[in-house]
Amino acid sequence: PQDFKSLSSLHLPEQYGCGPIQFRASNDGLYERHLLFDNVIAPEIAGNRERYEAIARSVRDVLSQRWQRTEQTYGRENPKRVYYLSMEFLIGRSLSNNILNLRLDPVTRRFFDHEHIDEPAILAEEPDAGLGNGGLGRLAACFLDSMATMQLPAMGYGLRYEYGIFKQTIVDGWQREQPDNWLRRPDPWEVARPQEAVEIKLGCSFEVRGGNLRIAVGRPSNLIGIPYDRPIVGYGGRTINTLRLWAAATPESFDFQTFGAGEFVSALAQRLTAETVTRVLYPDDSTSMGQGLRFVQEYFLVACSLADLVRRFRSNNTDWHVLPDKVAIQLNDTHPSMAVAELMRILLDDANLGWDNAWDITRACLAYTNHTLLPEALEKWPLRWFELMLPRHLEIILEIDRRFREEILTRFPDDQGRVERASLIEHGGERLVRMAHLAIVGSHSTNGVAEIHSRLLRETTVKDLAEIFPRRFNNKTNGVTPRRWLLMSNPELAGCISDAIGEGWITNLSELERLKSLVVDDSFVDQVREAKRMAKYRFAGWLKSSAGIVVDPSAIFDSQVKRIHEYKRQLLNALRIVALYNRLREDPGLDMAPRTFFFSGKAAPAYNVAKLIIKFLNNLAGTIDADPQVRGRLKVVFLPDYCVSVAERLIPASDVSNQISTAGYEASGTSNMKFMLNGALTIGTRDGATIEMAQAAGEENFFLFGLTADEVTGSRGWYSPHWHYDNEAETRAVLDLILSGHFCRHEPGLVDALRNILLTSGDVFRHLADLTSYLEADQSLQSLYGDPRAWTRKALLNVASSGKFSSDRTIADYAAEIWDARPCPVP
Ligand code: 4GP
Repeated sequence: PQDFKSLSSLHLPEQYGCGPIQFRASNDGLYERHLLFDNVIAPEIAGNRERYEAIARSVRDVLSQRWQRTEQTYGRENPKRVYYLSMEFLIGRSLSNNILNLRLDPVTRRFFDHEHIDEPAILAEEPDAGLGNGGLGRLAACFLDSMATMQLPAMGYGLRYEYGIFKQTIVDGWQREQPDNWLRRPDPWEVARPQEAVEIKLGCSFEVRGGNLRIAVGRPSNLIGIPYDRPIVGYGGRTINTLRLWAAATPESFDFQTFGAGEFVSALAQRLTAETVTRVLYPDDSTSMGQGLRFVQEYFLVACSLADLVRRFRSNNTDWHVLPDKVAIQLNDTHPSMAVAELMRILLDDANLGWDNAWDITRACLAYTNHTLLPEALEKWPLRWFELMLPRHLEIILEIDRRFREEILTRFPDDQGRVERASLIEHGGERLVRMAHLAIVGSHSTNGVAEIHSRLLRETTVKDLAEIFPRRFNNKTNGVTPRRWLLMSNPELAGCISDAIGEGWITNLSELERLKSLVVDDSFVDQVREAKRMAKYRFAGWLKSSAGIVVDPSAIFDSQVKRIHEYKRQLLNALRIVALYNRLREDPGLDMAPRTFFFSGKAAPAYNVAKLIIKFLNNLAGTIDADPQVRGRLKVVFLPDYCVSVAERLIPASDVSNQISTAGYEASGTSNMKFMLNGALTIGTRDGATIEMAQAAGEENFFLFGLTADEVTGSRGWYSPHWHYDNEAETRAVLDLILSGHFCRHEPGLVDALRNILLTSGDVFRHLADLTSYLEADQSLQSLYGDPRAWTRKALLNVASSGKFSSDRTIADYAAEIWDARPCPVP
């Protein structure tokens, strides 16, 4: 206040000619002030980017007090806090989501109208925060939204990658990767807090050259973690939690001597080395590439986050033994599982507790979520890397292992086989640390992400450990936030629902049940249908203006959007399309509703088969487009650069959702839930959470097909794709057309590769086994589409049954059954 007084006595504001300035608590003119004072530009000539920044900053102004008060409340109330540690947060855009969650939309709508600002153009200025690969990272982002909405004292911890998931372009049908320099422009949401930086010790020095880690043994070094905070707005704006992302830097005390002595370049080079740690996100989904830099990234996340949360704990509590009453740490996959060793180190070396005490506290604080059964995703780090970089942690891990082996032998005497299988260390060849075992042994809870996945995890992947710790294993079926995935992205349907049953569903999705009684109300069913039609038009308009692609909104929009993976079987979808294409070519008079197939998704840059699949899908699209026989009846679109904001557009516009993984491989899936919530009908296999979705809606409202997980396992001894080729005429016709080179006229290598995947190597993912039943399911789907009301009734029943798949429900289960955490409302 003193400053304000002296300022105004100088009459500075008037003197500068910008009129009276409100320094304190006023919403008036935030926007103009940001344009003027942040960018020094007049509103009339500001471009969309400056406008976006000014609007985003204004929104941040509105939430800042509340944000700060949220943290004050937690500081005062000292509740048990939840920390969600994740290498990935696939956030997407924040502006419209924050506006909506703050319920500022009436204000901003008036503002956009008044200023004649093109709202979509402004929103498009915000780059997607693509700090994740796919399901695992997007789930983390949905969880943050739910925790804030449910007023849980929670915080996300992750890394501030300078480059997020790469941008995908398609050249000649092939994927090309471009760096995603998303922070090139200032990000209005993040707040750097250098005053809360932490220092991390490593047992060696390292350099990154050409993406590879080079270790200088015996020269301990330090890294600095600088926190960048992002607000997580709960719906209704009562709680504003924080996502804290760490950026790596060299210590502030870094070699000033050298610097002073004129060694400018080498001092700067050291700086580059440290900052490399958080430069780029590894673009692998459900795969662990075992790179040294990744190892350092994982440790960096763990060490910074634990140092930070322990400091916070200590500022409010003196007794280390209450740590589990104040702190719950959820490990999002094994990526942060070094937390087991790091927390032990803190409790043993810094807190000076004895082993048993430290061990009880560590396990009581930590919990682990597994996201995939794919063996290539199970992280195993060379023991030697621990030796070089984290020798103290290795000591601790070996001691955990020694005690664990003893424990197994007392419970299962003479079962040396079990000891070896369950041990934290894998012998034979280079010794490896099994990170999943570390996470399971060192925590009190291990959960899978759908019923079937949790069962298979227990019965197959980590069977021995599940038998040793039966009560530690549990299931938490995934969910998605209805704020972003319905209220924001599908205003047409959201409006229709709110008109019918009020707005309670936004924070209590099970209220959608009340829509069930409305399936008999034809006028309501027609409104829902109209909402879908409008969403399709909106999407078609965007597609045309942004990519020049023209699609017919009266066609069935049939989508499969997700990472490209053999197990997700985009190829099976392609086989189905070829079958339909064949049918039309054979019988041009065939009664078949016009259909547009959408594919979108990225392949990991080193995953050649996935890249080949993308190429084939693009060839398929090109050939079908060029064929006059099917023009206006079949169309295939591969949408480049799938990301959160593309999903927000495509999902509301889709009629059909393809969830067709080989059963037993998709842990849960979450796009399946988004489609269901947006009134698409699912054609899919009995895999992941799709099983539970069909249970909730009734199987008669789903188009399920294909082998079950047990059948897939059972088929390992005898399955032969050749049998299907020899005995199923339509399967044969599909393969013959593909292998004739019809879709790859000048690319014989592509044909060979497809033959190899589908026939020669034994069709590992059972494409041919499921093709016939897929086509049957597709036939029923097509017939239903002929009766628009019957179709919409099923869609409505699906929407009405999707309540369980809100991430609010998932988080309520985590809070009650794993974290023992309660809401801490901000007054
Ligand atoms: C994914 C799973 O593949 C997907 O089924 C699940 O819905 C999602 O996690 C969230 O639990 N796994 C990954 C990964 O993204 O990198 O392992």
